[in-house]
Amino acid sequence: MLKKKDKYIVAVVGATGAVGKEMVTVLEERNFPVEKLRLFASERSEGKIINFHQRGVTVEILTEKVFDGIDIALFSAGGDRSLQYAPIAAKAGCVVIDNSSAWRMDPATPLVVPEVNPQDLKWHKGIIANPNCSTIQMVVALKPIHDAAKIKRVVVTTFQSVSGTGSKAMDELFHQTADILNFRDVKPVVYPHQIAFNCLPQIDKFMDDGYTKEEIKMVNETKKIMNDDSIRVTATTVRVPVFRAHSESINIETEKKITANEVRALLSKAPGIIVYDAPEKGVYPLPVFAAGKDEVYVGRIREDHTIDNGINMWIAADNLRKGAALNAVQIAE
Ligand code: 25A
Ligand code: L14
Repeated sequence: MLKKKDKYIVAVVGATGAVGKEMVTVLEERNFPVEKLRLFASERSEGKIINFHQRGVTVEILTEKVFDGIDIALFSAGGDRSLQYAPIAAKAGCVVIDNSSAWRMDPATPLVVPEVNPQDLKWHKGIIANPNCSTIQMVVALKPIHDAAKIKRVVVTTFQSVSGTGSKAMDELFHQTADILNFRDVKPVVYPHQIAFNCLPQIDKFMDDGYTKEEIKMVNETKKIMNDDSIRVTATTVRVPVFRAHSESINIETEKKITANEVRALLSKAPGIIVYDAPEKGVYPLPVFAAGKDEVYVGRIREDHTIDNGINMWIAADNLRKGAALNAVQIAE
């Protein structure tokens, strides 16, 4: 367990990645009490300099020996690095907040969204898992509805931006777009097909039953975060040619009747949510607007007339912030 201090020695592992960079930014913006910041990545990034509070911090190579004296480590360097290094860091007395999928479903590791299940932070043993980006933004919006009307089933379709895959995928969308506008051929590298001017109904690998790993993560992680195995979730995850912020179409069936107005009122006072729902004025959540923001935007709230107790809504949130770096820093706070 970490002792309470005025300031902490904080590390970011995977500091040069899309999420790692955002972690440094969020630590700075929120004025997290950092005594010293240490940045780690692979040997490719050794010696790079990243600014933190107007000072350059040099990126170091990650090894098994670096964790002595570090209080809190935010990991976002991929699942394999987390599997290898998180237990070593925890053993050295460091609290790891891990953004990969490596530890999320481990029964001994809490999986936390501070607006939803802060109580689960109490039982950590050195590693705390940060959920999948699509799951985080969905459970922030589901939790107040679940508390009020008990959710039985969720049907979700995601519209996920390329930044979720990392910096190389953002480059791929940028270059493919330019190539197509200049009548050049495109060669997909990061994604299995052309992503510019297209939608790909595949995120991560396919499992035997035809679902993708991303879809399975949304099902399992939602139950764990909400501490409720009875919620049935079915997901279709789609990659869209958007740089930043994921959107989701969510259909909810509840045990108790809840009206669209009641949902609007509930979500308006819920933490981490902004209701953005005035369709007659063209007001609804958009990924380009949610990008760079901290909150989950919720709109298009309406009753599903095909079932007794149903709600439809559309949400958008920044996948690198609430979906990753911000949620991790909120856990640290
Ligand atoms: O297993 P998971 O959980 O599914 O996670 C897989 C990947 O998903 C991203 C993250 O990619 C991660 O690597 N990710 C995880 N959770 C996410 C979430 N919630 C998420 N994305 C969104 N939302 P990323 O690209 O954002 O970050 C990668 C970081 O990891 C560092 N890293 C890689 N291997 C490492 C390592 N750090 C320490 N030890 C290792 N062995 C990586 O640093 C980056 O910080 P880097 O130095 O490897 O990369 C710096 C520059 O090099 C480029 N690059 C990356 N790979 C290659 C490469 N260049 C050439 N060849 C390569 N193979 C990068 O573009 C970067 O500019
Ligand atoms: O489980 O959009 O954190 O490709 C990392 C990659 C979430 C999706 C995770 C993507 C995933 C993300």
